[in-house]
Amino acid sequence: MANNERTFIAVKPDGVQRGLVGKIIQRFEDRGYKLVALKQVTPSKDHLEVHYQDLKGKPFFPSLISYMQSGPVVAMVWQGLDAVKQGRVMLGATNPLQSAPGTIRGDFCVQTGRNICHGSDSVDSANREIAHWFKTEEINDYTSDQINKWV
Ligand code: 3AN
Repeated sequence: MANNERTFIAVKPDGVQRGLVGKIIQRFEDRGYKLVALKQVTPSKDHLEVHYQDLKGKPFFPSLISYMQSGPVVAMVWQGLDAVKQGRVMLGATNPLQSAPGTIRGDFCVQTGRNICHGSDSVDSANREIAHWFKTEEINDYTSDQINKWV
């Protein structure tokens, strides 16, 4: 478990349209994770089909792709100790009805097909997803020493 483990977290179109981006970011900042990349994009069908390649045979795959294309997505990379696993814990279960209160899905949504956020499910997936959504130069690590310069 690395101190600088990275995970890919995305706010899906419903989360963006419901104005939940700030709240989701706040939870990761409050927990102590570091935001090292952030952008808003409307992903292409091809891009999403690669992102969700493991779900290609599922009956909900076409509706998943059109849901994810229904508006901009806020894509992020968060860094810190055990970021992949803890990111999943913070998001809650895939089905929001099974997500514990206190998790993002458990607090803000009720439908699997409208579950407002995505988080990588393993370090390997995180590395693949980060490389798929971000160019190397779009990821900016930094140390907090600089805080003293600004406040
Ligand atoms: P998670 O997003 O929690 O990693 P996955 O990877 O199994 O879950 O599924 C990816 C996305 O596919 C989910 N976030 C959800 O939007 C959608 N999805 C998963 N299972 C279903 C389902 N049974 N019916 C409709 N959509 C689903």
